Amino acid sequence: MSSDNGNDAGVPDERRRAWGERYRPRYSGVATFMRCRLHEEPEAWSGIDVGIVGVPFDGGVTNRPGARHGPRHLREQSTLMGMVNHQTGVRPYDLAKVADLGDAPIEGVYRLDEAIADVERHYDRIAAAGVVPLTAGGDHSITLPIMRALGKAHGRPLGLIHFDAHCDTGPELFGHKHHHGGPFKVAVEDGALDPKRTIQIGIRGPAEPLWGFSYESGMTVIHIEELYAMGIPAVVEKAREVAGDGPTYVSFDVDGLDPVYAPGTGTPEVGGFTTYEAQQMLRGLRGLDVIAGDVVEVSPPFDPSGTTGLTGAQMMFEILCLLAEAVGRKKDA
Ligand SMILES: [Mn+2]
Repeated sequence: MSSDNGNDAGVPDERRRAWGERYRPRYSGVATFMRCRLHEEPEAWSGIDVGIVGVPFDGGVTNRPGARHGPRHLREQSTLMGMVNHQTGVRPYDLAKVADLGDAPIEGVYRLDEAIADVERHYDRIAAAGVVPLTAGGDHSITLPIMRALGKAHGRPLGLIHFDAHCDTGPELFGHKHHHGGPFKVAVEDGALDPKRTIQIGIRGPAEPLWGFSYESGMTVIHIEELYAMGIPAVVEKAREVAGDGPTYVSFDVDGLDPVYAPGTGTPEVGGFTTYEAQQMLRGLRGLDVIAGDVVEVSPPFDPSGTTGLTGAQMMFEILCLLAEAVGRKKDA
């Protein structure tokens, strides 16, 4: 990987080759996602395989706001991430050229429909450049416009592996369909998401009566008690079976985790899975055609310790490994 940022004059060649753009102390420089180079201008996107994108928007929350601050917080915490996945041995930066694409520009700060359209336009540009996006939210309403853009780009509805305490297939709320409790219902109605290739993992809590659409449309729902009854390997097997061979999106809402691990989120639900279990589930998805992913609902105002940001950054790294492997397979093919 080239090093052209001017910071590495005098660095021995072998170290430069080994560390690339990361050859400097972790605490120095501008905090970008995973310490990748920042390329905000679409003109600079050609040749980038995986682009990490911030979507600083939380206009769709039903209760406690704050996830709009997620991308900056995740950038800072992601500077702790390394270059290798110790369990799988995957080295994402050896398989794919990865960059920080900056944040999606949102003009419709005070207009929900317009903000959603802004996000979709941005991902249209990303898809047109042939870049595979990994997104840091933002609340979960942002996943809808991303899926719309990618559904168009792939020419078919996407599969979905969705980690969350909530199905997010709820009806309109206060007369509006664009809220963070409903993106996957709208995505199915828009033809961007295939409910038969959708699995929702970790579901729990008193919002259950809102999730009728998941069952009616044929989504596979794994409640948290089912997750523990089945065991993690069986959950992974089920997710692989449901997603199949087609293009699949991985969406990770940090409130799927127990609030012990991710207290910094708008709608926490106690009784969730652990960070270790999340890692085992994500690592179990290797080999699927994962074409995009996101980590959403990290809300820094509720995260004074930074734990949720660190956890969210680690889940982004796990998804990055899946994306880089998928990119690498397509390059080899
Ligand atoms: Mn959610």
